[in-house]
Amino acid sequence: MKAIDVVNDLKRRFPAEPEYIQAVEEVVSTIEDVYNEHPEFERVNLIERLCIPDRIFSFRVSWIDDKGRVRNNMGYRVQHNNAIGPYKGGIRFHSSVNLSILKFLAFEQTFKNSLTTLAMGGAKGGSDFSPRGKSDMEVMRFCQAFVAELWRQLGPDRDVPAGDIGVGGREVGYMYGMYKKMARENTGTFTGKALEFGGSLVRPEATGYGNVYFLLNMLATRGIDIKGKRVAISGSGNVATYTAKKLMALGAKVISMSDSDGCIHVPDGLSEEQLEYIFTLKNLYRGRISEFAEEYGCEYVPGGKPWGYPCDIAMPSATQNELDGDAARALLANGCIAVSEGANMPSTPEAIKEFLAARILYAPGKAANAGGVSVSGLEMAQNAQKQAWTAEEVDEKLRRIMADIHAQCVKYGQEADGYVNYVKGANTAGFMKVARAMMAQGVL
Ligand code: NDP
Ligand code: 2IT
Repeated sequence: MKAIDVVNDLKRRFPAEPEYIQAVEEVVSTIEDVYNEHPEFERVNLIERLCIPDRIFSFRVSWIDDKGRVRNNMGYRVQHNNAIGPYKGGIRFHSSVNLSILKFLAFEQTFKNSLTTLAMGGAKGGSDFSPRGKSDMEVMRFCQAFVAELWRQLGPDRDVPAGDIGVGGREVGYMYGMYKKMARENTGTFTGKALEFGGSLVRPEATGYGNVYFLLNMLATRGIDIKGKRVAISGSGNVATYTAKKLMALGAKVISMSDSDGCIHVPDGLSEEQLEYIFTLKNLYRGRISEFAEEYGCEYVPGGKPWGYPCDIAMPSATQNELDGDAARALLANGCIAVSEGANMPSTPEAIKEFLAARILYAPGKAANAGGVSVSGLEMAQNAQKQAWTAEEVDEKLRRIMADIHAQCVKYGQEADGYVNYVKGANTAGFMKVARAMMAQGVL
């Protein structure tokens, strides 16, 4: 089947999965040329096998809340592709989670993990359980019930989960504890663990720091200095806060952050004390960004997004499809010169078109946010060696990996006039490695 026919066929077969189709369509449309240069791929229907997950586990998670009531949520794990290494990818706990979202994330993860230069296949899992408003004990009971069902499908060389939206160090700790009890082994199997039981230094920071390192590589292609640049960030969770921290350390100004209820605007840039306040508010107390606005008396827009403010750089770091065509046009009109995605698929197809047409620096999530899973890969390597590296060692490896991913994007994405199409570059580089591995291993 021709690549484009595969997409049309998937649309027919999975009409209720718009995010999955969106992710597949974006990748297939950019790799079509290189795919068609390899008739051997088509002979084994490689593209269809690469688009449809290897398998999906779907299960009920029953747990007991603090009032003694039995609650039921859905749990899923999408094992997308393991051609280049064990299944690897995060777990998302959010009320919006469904199969379309997890299939898009697992598909993206496969290409992202391929770009990292490490041996990891792609997977994603999660639940429509919302940690919002839940007590610590409720979160623990839910995590235990989730893993009691899933543990048999996991293992250090089989499938290694990690965090994502709604899943941080606390949730990974509870899930890993239950996994260890069921599997009777202690070999890692989750990444993002605490330092005391096999976690890696710099893993919490890795996605945000990695995104800034990728941005620095992009800016260097145009000789632009990060110092003094105004950056609009969405979200205020793990990725957003560490992105802000690294940017501020480099002399940039973070002029906005947001959460699912609204956004704040600080035209002169957040101070270190203010960022620390947001970190504590969101990560420790799971509060609202509006509380920051009340504390510091800054502008707060309920339901707002940070794309309408004058800025030089945008780093969407909350969720998928959070930056649409209108937002992209507003950013461009306000002088934005670079967009580097911390979230997975935050820009809609229309927004991406605008960025590419304006020929600004635009890095898709699968390249720019790959630092998180890269340090997860380094955590797996440390666990296998039963050793722990220093923060400097891990940070240095992270910088090198992000530079390498950037170089792969340039190699496959540079156009005749010199413009680097990072979407095409990331998709093609990620695809070619997985495709070669699949060809070598036969039809499975
Ligand atoms: P967190 O749960 O720590 O933070 C998520 C942030 O995004 C919160 O501020 C949250 O607001 C906001 N948010 C979540 N869902 C929505 C929504 N539907 N609409 C608006 N805002 C929303 O998650 P992470 O920081 O880990 O993840 C952020 C993004 O980065 C995700 O797209 C994730 O897939 C991606 N990513 C994460 C990696 C990691 O290592 N953690 C690695 C690579 C990518 P609120 O507080 O109101 O819920
Ligand atoms: O989207 C992602 O890359 C993650 N949530 C991190 C995955 C991982 O295995 O560290």
